[in-house]
Formats: sequence, C-alpha cells, structure tokens
Amino acid sequence: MPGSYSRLLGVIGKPNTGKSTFFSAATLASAEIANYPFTTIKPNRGVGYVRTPCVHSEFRVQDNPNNSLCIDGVRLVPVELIDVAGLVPGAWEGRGLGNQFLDEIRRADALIHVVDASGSTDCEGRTCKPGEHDPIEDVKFLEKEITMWIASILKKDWAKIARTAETEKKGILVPLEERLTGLGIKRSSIFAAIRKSELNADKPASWSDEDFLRFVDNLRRISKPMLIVANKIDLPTAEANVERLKKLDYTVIPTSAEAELGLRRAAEKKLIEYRPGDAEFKIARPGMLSPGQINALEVIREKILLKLGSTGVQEAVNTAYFKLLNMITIYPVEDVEHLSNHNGKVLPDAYLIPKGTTAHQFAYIIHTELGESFLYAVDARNKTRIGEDAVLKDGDVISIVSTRRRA
Ligand SMILES: Nc1nc2c(ncn2[C@@H]2O[C@H](COP(=O)(O)OP(=O)(O)OP(=O)(O)O)[C@@H](O)[C@H]2O)c(=O)[nH]1
Ligand SMILES: [Mg+2]
Repeated sequence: MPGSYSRLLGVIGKPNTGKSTFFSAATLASAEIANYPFTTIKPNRGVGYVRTPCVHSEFRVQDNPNNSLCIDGVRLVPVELIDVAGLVPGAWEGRGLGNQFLDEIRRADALIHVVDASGSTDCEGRTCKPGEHDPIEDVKFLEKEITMWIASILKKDWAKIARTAETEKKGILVPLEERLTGLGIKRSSIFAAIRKSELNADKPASWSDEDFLRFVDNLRRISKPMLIVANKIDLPTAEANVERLKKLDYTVIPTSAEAELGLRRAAEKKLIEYRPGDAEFKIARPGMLSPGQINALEVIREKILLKLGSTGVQEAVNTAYFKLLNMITIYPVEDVEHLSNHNGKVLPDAYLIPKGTTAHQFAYIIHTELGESFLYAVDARNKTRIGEDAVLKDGDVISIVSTRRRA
C-alpha cells in the first residue's frame, strides 16, 4: 500500500467479541456482524487509517493530500487490517476453524486482540450472563494458542534440525529462519528470542521441552506484538474487568466498537461532524435524524466520549502502529520552499516508516532508484542539509536530492 510500508494489523480473538464490528468501524468496509459465534468464516481485509496531527498548520500552508487524507488538521494515513474467524481453545490442534484462522494471521505484523470486557460471552463465544465470564482467561488462552501453533510448526522436525545444527556447527538461526519466514518472522526476532530465553544457539539439541516452549513464547511476543482492545465498554459489567486487564503485561485500550461504527456511519452520511478518534461530535443535520437516533448518539456522548475521551477504536489502530510497531510519520516533498511535489501538490504524501530509519534508507523506501542515486536530504523546517546516516524524526518534512531528481 502506498506510503504505509505495508504493515498488516490482525484483528483476532475468540468468537463474538466484536472483531468484525471493530474492523468495520476502523475501515468502514462492510463485514458481517451478528450475536453468535463464527459469524466470520472468510477473513475480511480492508483499509483503515492511522491518525496524526498534520504538519500543514505548523507550516501555515494549505495541503493537497494524495496518498492520505487531511480533515481539519488531522492527517489520516491508510493502513491495512485483516479481520478473521474467531479462535477457540484447541484451535492449534484444529478445533473450531483451527489452523485456517492461524494461517490467515501469518502475515500480520501486529495483533489487535479484541476481548469482550463485559464478560457476556463464554470461552467459545456463546452468550452468557453479563459478567459471568472472566476475560483474563481469554488473554491467557490466546497467548497459548498462538505459541502452540508456532511450536507445532517447528516441532515437526525439531530433533533433526537441532542435531544437524550441532554436528555441522552452523547454529540454529538459519534453519529456524527458513521455517519461520512463512509466518513473517525475521532472523533478528529469532535471535532476540533465543537471547531472551537465555539459550545456547549452538547447542539446540540440549534444549529441554520447557526451554523450547519458553523460546517459542518469547518469539511470539517479539515477532507478533499484541495489544488488548477491551471491547463492549458500554456494558456495565465491563469497567471492573478493564481495571483487571490493565494489570496484565499489555497495553489495554477500552473500546466500544459498536459506538465507533455508529459514529463513523453517521459521519459518512454527513449527519454528524466527527473525525475518527475525536473526543466529541456535532450533530450537523438534526432534521435528518429521528428522535431515537439522536438519543442513541447522545448516549454515546454521555456514556463513552465524555467518560473515556474517545471510543478507543482509532486509539487502538494508532497504538498498534506507533507503539507496537514503532512507526513514525514522514512527509516527503520535492520543493522545500513550497513543500510540494513535481505537480505542485503541497504535502501530498505521509509515509509511515520504522523509527530509526535514516535519510538514505527512506530514499530507498520511496523508490529504489532514488536510494541508488541519493546525494543528500534537506530538512524543510530549517532548510539544512542532512547526511545519509541522519535518523529521521516523527513529523519530518524531507526532500531527497539525488543525482537524477528531487523527491
Ligand atoms: N454492547 C456492545 N456490543 C458490541 C460491541 N461491539 C460488537 N458488539 C456486538 O457483539 C456481537 C458480535 O459482534 P461481531 O463483530 O460479529 O463479533 P466477532 O468477534 O467478529 O464474531 P465472530 O465473527 O463470530 O468471531 C454483535 O452482536 C455486535 O453487535 C460493543 O462495543 N458494545
Ligand atoms: Mg466476525
């Protein structure tokens, strides 16, 4: 996807927690939503947005966004999401829709785990008395499912590859990498997981079963970072559970996916003024709304926006990008005076790139040719030249000067 450095967010969890509602709210793509488990069978893929303050106000210019949107000073940069079937305990062994689900999140770079914080669905997603089910159990089971799934992929010929790695003295990194690239897991993550597990990469045959599982569990945490969306916060039994979920080792974002979906649909029809993630909305066309609709909107305002500051959906997408994946936003321009591209469009593009990216690497991200012909970059804020090794900062407006062209 242009400008997003193609990262994929996987929306996962047990059935009936609101994954498709969250996905629809985030992307405004239609996805089937219903109050029973396994509504979603085939995955939904769609485009949502990361929200960031646009630099155009600071530079006091009017912008012409191209790869993204800008609504009243808020830049919305497209990002891709996938909503999959619900996962039930034992999925890694093929229960429920089992491995099919796991296969679909293979390519996800970060996971948004949607939990029913109100506790009104049991461990298989069947409706139960609100507050009856403990959502902490859902977090534990999901961790286990993903770990066991990765372990089952590695376990098949583990004894053999561990022995070969030792006899040929080639270490375990390369054979592990070969087996894990299909899951989008990189060598650096494997290396980090071995270190974190305090294991010897040269002696894998001596790892005990426990060592092996500890390694896989660390690998999951490192390669598939996850946050918890504590959904259905509009229900009264959710509040206490959110506080308990926050004690776990995750970023927890309370949400009402249903409320966000309502607000975005109303905004799409121009019935209200609302940008994804706003703390408030304004009714734009009261005459077009029934008293029931106005009442529903006012309940969202009172019970969610005034209480929590937002519905949480946008915050979850932003947190996945900016915190879990450590991304920053960069605006490439060709002309640093006018902040425009070669068509005269002002601040046309916003790119999401990993923190730590250098000016030269950024040139490669825009275009291989630009990377190859890179001379130096110019920071549009102070019009100074920056070298190839300069690390870019969030919100930088950068022009790349190359032997061929400016970008
Ligand atoms: N109260 C409340 N209900 C919600 C919220 N989000 C979703 N729901 C309801 O929860 C039920 C399940 O929603 P879905 O989005 O279909 O859930 P899912 O996780 O995709 O379910 P599967 O596809 O079956 O795994 C529906 O009745 C939704 O209307 C929310 O924020 N608050
Ligand atoms: Mg669904």
